[in-house]
Amino acid sequence: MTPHYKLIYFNARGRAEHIRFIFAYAGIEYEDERISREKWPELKKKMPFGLLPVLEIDGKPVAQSNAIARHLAKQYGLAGKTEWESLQCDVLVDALGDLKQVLWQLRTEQDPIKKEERKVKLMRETIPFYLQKFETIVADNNGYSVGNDVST
Ligand SMILES: N[C@@H](CCC(=O)N[C@@H](CS)C(=O)NCC(=O)O)C(=O)O
Repeated sequence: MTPHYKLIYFNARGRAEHIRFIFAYAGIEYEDERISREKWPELKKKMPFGLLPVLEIDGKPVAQSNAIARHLAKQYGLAGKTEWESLQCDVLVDALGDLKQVLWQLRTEQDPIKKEERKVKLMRETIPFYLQKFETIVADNNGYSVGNDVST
């Protein structure tokens, strides 16, 4: 039987959108609870690590966006067909995490000169580097990221 899922996050895509994509693709119903900034300080104290997203599975709270996504991907056949394919999925998730980290550093840089330098490096080097890698992987897999099927 499908568990009762409640996804708790802010009203944003952020670290929850890949989880929503999995639910949508797998056709699984879930509660999409979006927390307002006003309600967050009180709720924060009750969350497993004081951060969101949290997925409640039959009332049990689970933290960490990628752990949640990986669990759901396994449940709904989106985590690769073999251990090797699952490993390739994890590699891509972590590579995207590295890119997101660089984007975050740019977003939070306070010094205007350093910010501009980061922006130029990102546009000229980092993004083309990752896009080229991802394009090669997809081209080598006949249009899929991993194996010959949809995965997350
Ligand atoms: N590693 C965690 C990071 C979670 C995280 O940083 N969540 C942010 C929103 S994207 C948050 O809850 N911020 C509110 C706060 O720090 O109080 C994950 O991937 O779930």
